Amino acid sequence: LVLEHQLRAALDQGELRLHFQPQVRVEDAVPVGIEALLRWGDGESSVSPGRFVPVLESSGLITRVTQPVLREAGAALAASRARGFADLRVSVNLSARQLRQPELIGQIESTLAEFDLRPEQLEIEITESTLLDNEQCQSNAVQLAALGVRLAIDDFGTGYSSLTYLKRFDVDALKVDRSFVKDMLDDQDDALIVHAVVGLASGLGIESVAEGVELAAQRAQLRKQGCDLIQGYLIARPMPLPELLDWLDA
Ligand code: G
Ligand code: G
Ligand code: MN
Ligand code: NA
Repeated sequence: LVLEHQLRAALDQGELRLHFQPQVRVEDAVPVGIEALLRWGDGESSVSPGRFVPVLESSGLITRVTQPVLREAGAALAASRARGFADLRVSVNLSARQLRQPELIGQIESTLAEFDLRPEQLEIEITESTLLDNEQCQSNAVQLAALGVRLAIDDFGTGYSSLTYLKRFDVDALKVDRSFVKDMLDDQDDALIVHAVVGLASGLGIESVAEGVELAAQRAQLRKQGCDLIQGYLIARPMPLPELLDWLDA
C-alpha cells in the first residue's frame, strides 16, 4: 500500500521513465529495434519493474502509464531519426489491462501522428495469456494489426501455447524467453525449445527474437539456428535515451 501511494506520486511527477535496450540482427549486429522498459529512479535507489509493475497492475494504475510510455517511446524514435537512424522501431510492453483499454487504439494513432512514425515502426509486446485474456484484448489486437502496428509475443514458450492464435492474430514476431536462452548451452531441453521456437517462427514466415543473450557462444548457437534478432547484455543493457543515441553512433 505504501508502494502504491509512492507510485501514484511518482506518476504525477513523471518519475517513471523508459530505458531502451537494442535489438540487433544476429547476422551482422545491425540495430533493428529498441525495447522500451520502464524504470523508476536510477542507480542505487532505483526500484525494479519486477517489483513495481505488479503493483501498477493490481492497483489499476497501469492504465495511466500507457499514454506517457507510448509518447516517450515515440519521442525516442524521433530522436534516433534525427541522428540518422530513420528505420528503427520501438517495442512497447503492454499488459492485459493495458491492451483492453478502449482508448488504446486512439492513443496509438495519435502517437504515430505526433512523431510522424510509420505504423510498422511500433511493435506491441504482449504475452500469450494477455492475447487470450478476453474479447476486448482480442479486438484491440486485431485493430492494431489492421493499423499496421507490429505484434510480438513476449516470453514465448512460457504460457499456454495453443498456437492457433499465431495465425488468427497476425503475429509478427516471437520472443524466445530468456529462461530458455540462459541454459541453452548446457541443457539439451532448453536448446531444443530454442531451436523449435526459431523453427516455428521461420515456418510461419515471422521474426524470431532471442532475449537475455549474455554470451558470445549463445549468439553463435542462435545464429546457427537461424534466429533473426538478439537482445541482451552481450549487446547492450537497457539505457536512458542519451546513452542509447551514443551507443547507436558508436
Ligand atoms: O526491465 P526488467 O527486466 O526488469 O522488466 C521486468 C518486467 O517488467 C518485464 O517482464 C517487462 O515486460 C515488464 N515491463 C517493463 N516495462 C513495462 C511497461 O512499460 N509496461 C508493462 N506492462 N510491463 C513492462
Ligand atoms: O519480460 P521482458 O522480456 O519484457 O523483460 C525484459 C527484462 O529482461 C528487462 O527487465 C531487462 O532488464 C532484462 N534483461 C535484458 N537483457 C538481459 C540479459 O541479457 N540478462 C538478464 N539477466 N536480463 C536481461
Ligand atoms: Mn518484453
Ligand atoms: Na520477455
